[in-house]
Amino acid sequence: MTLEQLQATLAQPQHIVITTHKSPDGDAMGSSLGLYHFLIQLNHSVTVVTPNEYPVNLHWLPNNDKVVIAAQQSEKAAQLIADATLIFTLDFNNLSRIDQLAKLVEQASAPKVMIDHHLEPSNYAAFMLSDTTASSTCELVYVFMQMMKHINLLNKQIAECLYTGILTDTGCFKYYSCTDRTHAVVSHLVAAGVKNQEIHERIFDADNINRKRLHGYAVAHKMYKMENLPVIITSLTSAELDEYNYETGNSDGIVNVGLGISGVKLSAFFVERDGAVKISFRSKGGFNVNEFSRKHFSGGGHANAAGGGSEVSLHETIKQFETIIPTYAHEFFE
Ligand SMILES: [Mn+2]
Repeated sequence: MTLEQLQATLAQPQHIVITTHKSPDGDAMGSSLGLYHFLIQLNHSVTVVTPNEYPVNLHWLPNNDKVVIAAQQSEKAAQLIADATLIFTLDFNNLSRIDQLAKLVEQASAPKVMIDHHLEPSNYAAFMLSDTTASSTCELVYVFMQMMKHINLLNKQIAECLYTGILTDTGCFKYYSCTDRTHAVVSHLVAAGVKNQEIHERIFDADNINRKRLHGYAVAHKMYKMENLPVIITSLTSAELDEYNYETGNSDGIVNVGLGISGVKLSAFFVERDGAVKISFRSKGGFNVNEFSRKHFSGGGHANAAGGGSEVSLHETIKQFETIIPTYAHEFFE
């Protein structure tokens, strides 16, 4: 599908489904709802479908109440995907990232449009806006509106959504991925009515006390530095999550605490959840956690932030990591 063909398609009313990766984050929900607010202005019928629930600090996003969560409304989600005439897939690039929706999206007759910034996109989309240098998918939704020659439709609702994803995916404008283009986009979003301090507070000052206590426990009792390596390991068992009344999102950000320690180049967080081990990696400098996780922990993501998983126990997974990581020692001391 060429750009012209996509423009022509969007010139006619369509039944559109926008979907995003499982356990959606600020960029996933911001880009999906931002695109939603754009497309409804072009007279399409649009529904955002997520595989599962997402953190409550994103529930203020405009029209959040219209999102269909497949884990709660599986039949409705399946029907929407089957009936769609166009499917947007946002903030992921491999259908395995949408879990139970993957089969439905794969089998759907509608052409797929990918808007994403992760490395190594797979090849399922008829039209791809894939830019691995972009700060966020939200930044690319802005670019997409420009490509469709409709940036004039940017309104306060779109701006709030896109600002949210840029904010969260750049670590509050900190990472190198936050470029001059990102700041130019943000300038336009603020001009369109974004109240920056308000959004910062809604996103970051929204902790519940269980989350604070879980973070405190993890840092005080479960975080350690590997001997002679600038590597921090933190882990939590499912029993520990239960003890702190775990809710989705409550362990997010623990991995960043490790990276905040002077001299640390790699922080790894292991958590036992839903009968499997989920891993988060964050690095500083040249150590590429996307490649590392792809090779050893069937994951991936970005050069300095990636996820992974493991089928063996939490204890075994950490042992594996501790065995593998010294073979990379030279990369930390360049
Ligand atoms: Mn993203």
